[in-house]
Amino acid sequence: MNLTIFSIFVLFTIFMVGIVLAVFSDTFGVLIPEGTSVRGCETTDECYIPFGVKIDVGDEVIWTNVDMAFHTVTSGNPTDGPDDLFDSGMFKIDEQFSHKFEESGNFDYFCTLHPWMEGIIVVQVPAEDVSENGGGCLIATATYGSELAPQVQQLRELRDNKLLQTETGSAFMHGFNDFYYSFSPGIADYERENPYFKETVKIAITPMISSLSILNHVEMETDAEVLGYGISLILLNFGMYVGIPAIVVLGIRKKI
Ligand SMILES: [Cu+2]
Repeated sequence: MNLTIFSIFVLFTIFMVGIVLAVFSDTFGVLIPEGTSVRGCETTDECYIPFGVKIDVGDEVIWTNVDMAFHTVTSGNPTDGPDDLFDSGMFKIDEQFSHKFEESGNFDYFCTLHPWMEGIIVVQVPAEDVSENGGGCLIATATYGSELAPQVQQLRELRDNKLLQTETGSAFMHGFNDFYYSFSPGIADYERENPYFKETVKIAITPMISSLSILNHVEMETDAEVLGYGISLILLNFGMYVGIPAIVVLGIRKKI
């Protein structure tokens, strides 16, 4: 029995860590469409689609060649040549090339075989205030794709209007952020190797985000109320993510 409880605890921990995996990077796709090996695509900036991609530092761009011809993705421009920041070399139909951008700036690139093919990646520093004040918002932003997503707005409201209004809530946010940023960068690297992971995380965290929305509709003015609702929600989530699966597993085992 002790072993079972320990296993459940380990699984729950893995799950929580998994959520954090979704935080730090996004992946963006660029297509090399058919027919780009002859001139013409440059007139409408459609040699790489999209021509320009705006990303945050740490994000990854994946180029996919869907043309019949070989192409390259080479940093620099046709006039001055490659600048050696990244270079795919020649890659053929259905092959991919990816590059992770670790510094901010505007990065031009082109195809060395077809110098009319050009594109640009604009790499921005993520807004600092988001990461300092809202771990929850960061997770949700990465998972739901935009800071304007309703789930993200909901978390931001909860943080600003409820949690940061009381001492217990503020203390919780500080502790949470310290914990959160102490181990996430290493895990983020692992996530970049698993492109399907984000969708899994989305499915996994949606019940939790939904349960947090309860807090937007209750009065939380005193520290005792924050504590009470906080603990209730943790128990509710533990029940949803650990209790229900555990009951199901135990039920199956009884039948066997
Ligand atoms: Cu090309």
